[in-house]
Amino acid sequence: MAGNTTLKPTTNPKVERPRLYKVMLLNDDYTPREFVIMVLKAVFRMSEDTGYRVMMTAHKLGTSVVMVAARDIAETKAQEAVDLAKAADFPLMFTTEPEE
Ligand code: TYC
Repeated sequence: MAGNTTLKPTTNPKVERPRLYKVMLLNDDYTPREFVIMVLKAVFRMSEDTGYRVMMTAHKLGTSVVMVAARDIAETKAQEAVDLAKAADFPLMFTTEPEE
């Protein structure tokens, strides 16, 4: 009916974008710093400088955010990174979790 339209709020859950996921880097006592940086550069396309900073954040605080992306991309990247570590016999761990 013209002039009697009810506008739905834009926060309607049905039209919200899917949540983004964080890829987290976890510290460990065995993986060499240089290997961590190599993985960050190879899988996440980081520069040496950014890779160093992200690696040192995890080294000092226990964990660091590596990237934020759609769930499938975050999970694929985390798996690629863990696979590189496994192939080199290092316990380096990447996890994914939804953003708040
Ligand atoms: N703590 C490791 C070392 O001292 C280096 C390291 C940093 C490993 C960050 C994992 O996510 C990591 N050799």
